[in-house]
Amino acid sequence: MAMETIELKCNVTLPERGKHIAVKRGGCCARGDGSEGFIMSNVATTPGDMTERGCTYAGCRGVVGGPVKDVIQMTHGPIGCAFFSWGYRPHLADSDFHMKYTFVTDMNESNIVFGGEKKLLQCIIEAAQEFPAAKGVFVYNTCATALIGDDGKDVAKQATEIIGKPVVFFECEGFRGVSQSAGHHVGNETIFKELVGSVEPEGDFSRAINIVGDYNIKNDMRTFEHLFETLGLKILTRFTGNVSIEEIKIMHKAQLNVVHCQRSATYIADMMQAKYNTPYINVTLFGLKAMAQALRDTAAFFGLEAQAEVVIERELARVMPQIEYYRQRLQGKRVFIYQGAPRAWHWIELLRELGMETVVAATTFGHDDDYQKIFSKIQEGGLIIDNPNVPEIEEVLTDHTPDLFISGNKEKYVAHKLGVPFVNGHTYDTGPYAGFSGMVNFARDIDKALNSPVWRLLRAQGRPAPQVSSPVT
Ligand code: CFM
Repeated sequence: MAMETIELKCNVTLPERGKHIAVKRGGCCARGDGSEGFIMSNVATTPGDMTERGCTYAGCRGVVGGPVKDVIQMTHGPIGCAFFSWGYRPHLADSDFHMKYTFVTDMNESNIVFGGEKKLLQCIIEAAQEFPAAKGVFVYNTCATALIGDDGKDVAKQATEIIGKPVVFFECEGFRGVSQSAGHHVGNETIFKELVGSVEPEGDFSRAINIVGDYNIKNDMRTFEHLFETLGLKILTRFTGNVSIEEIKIMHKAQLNVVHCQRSATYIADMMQAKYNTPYINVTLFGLKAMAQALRDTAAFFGLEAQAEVVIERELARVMPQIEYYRQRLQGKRVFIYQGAPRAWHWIELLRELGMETVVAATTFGHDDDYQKIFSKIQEGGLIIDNPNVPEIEEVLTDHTPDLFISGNKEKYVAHKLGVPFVNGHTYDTGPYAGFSGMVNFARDIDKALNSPVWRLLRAQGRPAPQVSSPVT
């Protein structure tokens, strides 16, 4: 049933939000406030709007740079910036270095008054001495150090000579962009300019690919890496899940970039195409059909189509009985997905494979291309929200009565308090969710959330409970 009411009640005092809320109607975008145009995205949040967005620093340090496993990750700024970007995103590596340590220049009041450059240089030298196994230092700028005008780039140059290892400075001060998305861009550009192609290795790279835009959240990569390798391909560099700095330096030797997160990592694929003529393909590594397509498209590039079909057939035969079991249990459920950006569209098809429909899709920092993909995939009448604020999320959970909410830790307890089953799509409570076997884990976790006995107890106590597919008006 089409949703007729798209003005959210909570936005009466915030009319600017109307352009960020839309419904798919007649295959097109109908804006919440009735104005003309596509859903508005990637613009500054209206002051006073209780956004959930992160900052540029978060996108650079937490998402793109942070997973590089053998470098010292140093925040140039106040200690809070370092603490709150440490360990929250489970981009696992085969070393626990980053789980154990985070590094910060700990800018205090006198540093802000007199400048932090000397302190930064001293911190880099000290950290490099304490951790001689580290292969370099990534330094991330913050609002405080940018505002006082510290020349971190120059310090990084001096430090590189002193410690004899690459020191890379990221100009990712929090206020630089409208969301963490700008930090992805800074991270891509800096890594590309400073590291990619800085080494020219010998060897046979004729079957080498890079997996671009996967960050190994709870070991997602384990679900699909071996499948590409079974085709006879070599994964040279992972950008940036479980990757070493040496692997980044030789990334340009690959024949093909396979791009999964097309929000955070298309930048580097584009830059490599321009400079090294490295082609890239966009793939989705979530869901059975998409994962099969990713293998097919990658294999086709190398003329390995027959091998791909063998792998796909084997994997589908392995997981289909379990998927079928869950599909029976999940059939007909209506879902609200709220993710950073790509996962909102990646998962519409995946949920469909499990018999579920996405009725609301929202992203924190999606751009036009993300929303184009959401519009093309979501069903008619689907509600789409850009950068939703907390009251909007609560209103959607209450009034649009989704059976399931897929989102992150920030929203988990709101959902539970409102009696809506919840699955953590960002950091996964269990996972991994990628690839064929990850899809089984995903289905299992959705089933556990939806069919937990706790909802019956809540209902017995007269508390709110998930509604069963009541039509949305
Ligand atoms: Fe790409 Fe990501 Fe995402 Fe992202 Fe993220 Fe994430 Fe995400 Mo959380 S890189 S855009 S900034 S797929 S951390 S692994 S789950 S918001 S939709």
